[in-house]
Amino acid sequence: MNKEERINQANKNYTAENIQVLEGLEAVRRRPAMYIGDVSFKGLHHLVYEVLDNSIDEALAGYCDEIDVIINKDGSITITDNGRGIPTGQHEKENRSALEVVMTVLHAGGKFDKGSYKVSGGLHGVGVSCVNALSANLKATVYRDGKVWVQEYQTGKPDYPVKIIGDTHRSGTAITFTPDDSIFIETRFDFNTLAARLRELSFLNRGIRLSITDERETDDEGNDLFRSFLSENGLTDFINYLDETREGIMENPIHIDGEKNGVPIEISMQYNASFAENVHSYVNNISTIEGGTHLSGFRRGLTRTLKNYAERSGMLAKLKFDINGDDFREGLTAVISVKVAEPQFEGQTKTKLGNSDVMGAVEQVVSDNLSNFLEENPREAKTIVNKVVLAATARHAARKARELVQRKNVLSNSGLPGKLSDCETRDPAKAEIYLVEGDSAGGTAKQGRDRKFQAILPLRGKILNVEKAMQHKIFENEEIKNIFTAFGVSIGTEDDSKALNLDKLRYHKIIIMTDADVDGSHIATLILTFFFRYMKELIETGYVYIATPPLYLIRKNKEERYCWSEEERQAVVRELSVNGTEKGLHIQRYKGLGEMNAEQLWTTTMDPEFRTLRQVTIENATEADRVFSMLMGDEVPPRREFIELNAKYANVDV
Ligand code: 0RA
Repeated sequence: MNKEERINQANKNYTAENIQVLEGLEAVRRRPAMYIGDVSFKGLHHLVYEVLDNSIDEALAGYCDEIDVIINKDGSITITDNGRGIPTGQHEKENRSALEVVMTVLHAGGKFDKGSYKVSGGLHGVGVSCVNALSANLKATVYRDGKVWVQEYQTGKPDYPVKIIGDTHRSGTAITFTPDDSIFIETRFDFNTLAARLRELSFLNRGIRLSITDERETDDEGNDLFRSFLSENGLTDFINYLDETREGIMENPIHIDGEKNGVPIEISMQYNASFAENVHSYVNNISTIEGGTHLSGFRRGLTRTLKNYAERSGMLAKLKFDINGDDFREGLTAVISVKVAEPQFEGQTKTKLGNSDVMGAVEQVVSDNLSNFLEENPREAKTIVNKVVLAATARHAARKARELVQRKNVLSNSGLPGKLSDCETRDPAKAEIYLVEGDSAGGTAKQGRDRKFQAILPLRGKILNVEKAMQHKIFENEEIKNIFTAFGVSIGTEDDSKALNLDKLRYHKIIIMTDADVDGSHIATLILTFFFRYMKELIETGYVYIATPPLYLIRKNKEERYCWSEEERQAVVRELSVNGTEKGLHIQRYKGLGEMNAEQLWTTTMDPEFRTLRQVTIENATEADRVFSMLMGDEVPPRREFIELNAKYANVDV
């Protein structure tokens, strides 16, 4: 046998020996959603997060301080770190390179590094082998022990055994992969989404430089898009970033760095002049949207410690009513990050921490550190307690206003707002409500709708900017009262908690329909801000949508064509025109919903058969929060800049 034949022979045997292993990865390819959540935008980006998790683990173990992501020209992606490099020695049991085992055996990564905070149950932590399984091709390059090692794969199957291709002085791992387009319905990586995650990771893991380059596109000067993040002060930097447009009432955020019962706990918090509670929690770098035991522990520790302090200092003596948990969190921005060895994730989206021992650990750490802080900083302690008393007073006033609203509603016939044109069905799962900008468009929608399942609630002009208003003003606002009563939900009737009771929600599709212009999108943003702050559960459950009315109607004789974008308009003009001119075509630009008649509005925007609804989701809760406070807050300059940079709702993916 010559050399080439020997290699061919080796490769053949090699594939035969590994059938067992390939079965494992086949399972991932057969049911990808089970491993990465979905096969669209979210799942696609999870592939990158999975590789990043491994690099971050190296950093947490103290071996890596630099991670680079490159979106390559061909749409593939490369993640490079300067860690130890995936081990390349012979794996005893498997009788092949450990690198190959890590890349081709499900969950093999975890075997090597006990004691680090790997994630199980959540969407991350499925192992790089899953990324390999779901990639059309992947190349792993390892810099280790003075050598450069490589192996390439197609749909998870190695092309050849691990080989050395050169010498090196560096150490680390580089993974390049192309997601398999026979599995993913979305294969284009989004620069902003990845950059936001890298920024978040840099705050959660201080001292690691995380960079991203997009080689597919260039900026106005012909440079690649590039962002680089490095946080020295971790969560404190995170708080200052989140509160960029808010005014803090303390000089610096309170920072807690502790450990209890083997649970590392890091917290940073600052009170600001706003009324929103803005608390974000993480477990092993994963955003726990639904909260869990770590968040409960934080709340208990905060309430208990502040209440004790306030009582002992006599500042509550004149208060005629009770203060409750919410009062301690009004205008609070906080980030809680814990590391849990074997996290149990629960809840609808598997983002709620279930480990019961974590609650006590966090409560104790918060309580110890916060007590110390209050004792050592009496001036700031007083500022905080004053704010809490103010919140309790305002809540009391808000409750009175709310009770008034609810009493009034009982008196009217149906208990529903007079402006609501309700639908016939009483089945929330089938019922839809359109929130329509303006009485006139509301009238058209009412004529055009299918009354069996579509309700219409017209909203007059701009609704209140909840970002700037106090709670009792919000509940006194006519439009907001109408929304609450039409939906059938109430907040805080019994225990004053802000949790929304969705059991009585009358519609499972809530559709915001505004003009397709700047004013319309401003109104949609106001409504979304209100939902985000006061009915977040609606967005989390996926009940909120945005209608998409067309921008143009092009007519040629009897033929009518609607267009939703400028590109579409040009394409239709090209198609219908005789020799490239617009002659003979009648092009109408819709400036508002009011320019359509009832039938047009139905066919283009409301008929479930033809309409497109954009579902509102919260991809990244911290980014969404920042966007809303920026769009709706007091400080105008960053808002203008933001709107110029991002015509759309950045991470509020609509
Ligand atoms: C298995 C074991 C060790 C590290 C890794 C995997 C590892 C995986 C990836 C993926 C991207 N970058 C990575 N860096 C490391 C432990 C290493 C050792 O014990 O030497």
